[in-house]
Amino acid sequence: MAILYADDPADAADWAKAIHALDPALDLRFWPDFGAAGEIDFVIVGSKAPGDLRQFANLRAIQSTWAGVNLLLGDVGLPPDRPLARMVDRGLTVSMTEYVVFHVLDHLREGPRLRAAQRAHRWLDGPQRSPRSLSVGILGLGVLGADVAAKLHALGFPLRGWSRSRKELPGVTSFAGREQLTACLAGVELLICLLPLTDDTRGILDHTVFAALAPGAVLIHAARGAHLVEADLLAALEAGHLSRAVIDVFAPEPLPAGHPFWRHPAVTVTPHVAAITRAGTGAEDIVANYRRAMAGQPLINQVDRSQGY
Ligand code: NDP
Ligand code: OXD
Repeated sequence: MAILYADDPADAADWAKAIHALDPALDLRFWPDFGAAGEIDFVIVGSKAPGDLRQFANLRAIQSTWAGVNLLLGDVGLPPDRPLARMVDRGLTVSMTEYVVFHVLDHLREGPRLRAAQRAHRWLDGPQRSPRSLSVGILGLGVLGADVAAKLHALGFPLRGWSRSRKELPGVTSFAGREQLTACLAGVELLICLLPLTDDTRGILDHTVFAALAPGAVLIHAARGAHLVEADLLAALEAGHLSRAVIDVFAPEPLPAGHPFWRHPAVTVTPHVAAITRAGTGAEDIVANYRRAMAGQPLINQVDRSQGY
């Protein structure tokens, strides 16, 4: 009985340390030197598998160290009949909330204007906005969206959130389903995207969504590159209907040299660093899921393949 680590080799030592701290007896092997394929019961992968996982005939389950499993689900080497769990890691959740709250507060406190004024040696004072006056919309109210909502609510921002099913979250006006998307966006000045990438959400950040926002709105996009119709964003910025975009995720990654986002004055590019899984906290669910898989129990954070997340 063995666990195969088939994620980034650069992180293998950290994961081994964290997993063995929880259970030193676990037989942990490392791609590609895994020994007999028939001995592998459980595979740990990243955003995609390094090879064909169908060779592991006795595989009980697959665990991703990534929260988003869109690339994995598109991988032909992923056994279609084995349970797949995605990562929910409190370390990752906290970092995503830090990333989003940082950019929301930067917008509230006029960071871009003040930095531009300093570059021009201009003393720019003026009134301050209250969080209560800035309507924030969150697309995706799952693990990450709900944590962001809780922290922004504590700071006083009025929140509107959109998900597949309706939510009861403090301070959040909840909207559900495609038919309520436009209503959710009404009056929103700052839109945060934390959706999984599925057939239903691909290309969702398009001209219709931008047109439904308040004039001058800001986009913070930390979900997946393929949610965004780039030409529609550039047109909305050009028209002044959106004033700024903070983007962490791109299709493809890395963002190609020469891409217009790199030099656009109203676009902040970050290189898919909003949040990463930390072995120290992520290992807990991995070991729990290994035990569950061996006991034939459903996994924690098991992906619903029919929904794509
Ligand atoms: P969850 O699965 O917990 O939440 C997903 C949310 O999106 C849920 O609220 C879900 O609704 C909603 N949703 C899914 N499909 C639809 C739809 N068709 N219409 C409306 N709402 C929908 O995911 P997480 O919060 O853990 O992560 C979200 C995404 O963030 C990941 O999939 C990944 O792509 C991205 N990510 C990016 C990182 C980065 O560093 N940039 C790091 C980690 C994640 P419901 O609640 O009703 O199911
Ligand atoms: C993830 C990510 O999904 O880093 O974990 O984007």
